[in-house]
Amino acid sequence: MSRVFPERSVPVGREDCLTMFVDKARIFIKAGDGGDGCVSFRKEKYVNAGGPDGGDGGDGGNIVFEVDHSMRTLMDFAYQRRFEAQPGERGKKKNMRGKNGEDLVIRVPAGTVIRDDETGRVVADMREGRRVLLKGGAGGKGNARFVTPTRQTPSFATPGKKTKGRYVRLALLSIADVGLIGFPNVGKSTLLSATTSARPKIANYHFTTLAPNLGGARRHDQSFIIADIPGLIEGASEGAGLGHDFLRHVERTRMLIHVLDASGSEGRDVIEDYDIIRRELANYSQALTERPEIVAANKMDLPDAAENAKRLREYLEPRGVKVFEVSAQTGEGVDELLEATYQLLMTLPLPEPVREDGVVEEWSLERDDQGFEVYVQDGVYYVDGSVIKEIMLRTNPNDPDSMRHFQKLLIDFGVIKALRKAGAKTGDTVCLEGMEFEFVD
Ligand SMILES: Nc1nc2c(ncn2[C@@H]2O[C@H](COP(=O)(O)OP(=O)(O)OP(=O)(O)O)[C@@H](O)[C@H]2O)c(=O)[nH]1
Ligand SMILES: [Mg+2]
Repeated sequence: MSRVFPERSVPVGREDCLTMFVDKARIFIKAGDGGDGCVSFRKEKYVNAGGPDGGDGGDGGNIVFEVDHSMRTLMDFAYQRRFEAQPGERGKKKNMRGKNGEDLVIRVPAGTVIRDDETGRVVADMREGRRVLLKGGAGGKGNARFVTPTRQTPSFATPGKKTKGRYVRLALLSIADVGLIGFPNVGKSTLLSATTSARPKIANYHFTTLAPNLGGARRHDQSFIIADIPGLIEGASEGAGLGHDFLRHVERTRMLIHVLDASGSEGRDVIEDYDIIRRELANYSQALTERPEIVAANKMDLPDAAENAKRLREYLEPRGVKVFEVSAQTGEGVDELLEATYQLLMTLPLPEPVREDGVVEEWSLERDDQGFEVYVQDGVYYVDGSVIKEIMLRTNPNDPDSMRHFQKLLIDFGVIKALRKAGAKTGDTVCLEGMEFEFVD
């Protein structure tokens, strides 16, 4: 069983109805606490206290991240920022184990990179599928577990493992094969709608598109994703226009289609426009300028376009940049452009995923690497872990020799030191895997 967030996301193709494009979020996530073990004794006729029958606590729910290909933004995280999976239930009498907490599945768009807020480490690059990011706390053990030949009525149980929550940062890096770049109003969105199934808003003014739109194109039975990257103007690399925000989205594309208004309808020059956008890319990152690029001289249906396109070709072709003359509006030349895009794409490697730094210890391990852990509850110091289990198995509490050896093992394995560090003082109660002792330092 699991709960899912968000329950419903914005349908594909309706991104334009979003008032805000959210591609960053800081959220708090916490796996469920383990349920406490139960202390209980059977009630039997004529017997005051029957055998112990306290059940184990249930495990806490996990925090799971899952890619949802219908999501395009992190908008859902603008309103909800705390995510806690359900705790495990307490154990119950009659040896009944508490129910496990439900997992909480958090859906994110493909291309969401998750970083630990404190360390900045990349925890996951969510491209597809699901990942358990935080494991729920293990349930505690009920007193029925602690019966030994010499201890028939254990009056203790262990608490469930309490989890620590943490802040993570989500950043969306769109995964697109092709990025459409160019000045505002040159016809990027028109070209996206001419080549893909996307239906972005098109209008004759600057910054019609405020957030990258993605569309799926098909060619020779291969599909690829084209992203319309808006907001590039002179100074974008320093933050002008929509600035840096969207240059980030260009970063993970495999190739670029640089769209230019060949008609010069806004009184600018195609060659100048081309150079300005190239400069902005270079200022942002050298790697971007090395991305394979083809040029679309758009609005060829308008007067003056032929002359400008010719000059552009003479300027770019000697540098090895291919120029395609198109009219995104009438569809003229679009097919050839798409074919060239396909041909080029087939020669390009898939983008590298963002390198994951791996998770810090407490992310994945319930126990620390010493093989045990110490925690305090109601003034009692609990020590649990595989090492402790091993030690306890080899110890007979009724044999002084065995107990001396036991003390030595605790020192050798660093248990005493860890207890001291946790604040234990002589006289405090220490509970090792369910057995209580007085701490003597
Ligand atoms: N005549 C003609 N007009 C075009 C062509 N392509 C686009 N347009 C027009 O140019 C204007 C801008 O087109 P958009 O596709 O919205 O331009 P854009 O590059 O996405 O602009 P922003 O979203 O503002 O960055 C619209 O009025 C389009 O109808 C074309 O090939 N020929
Ligand atoms: Mg647009």
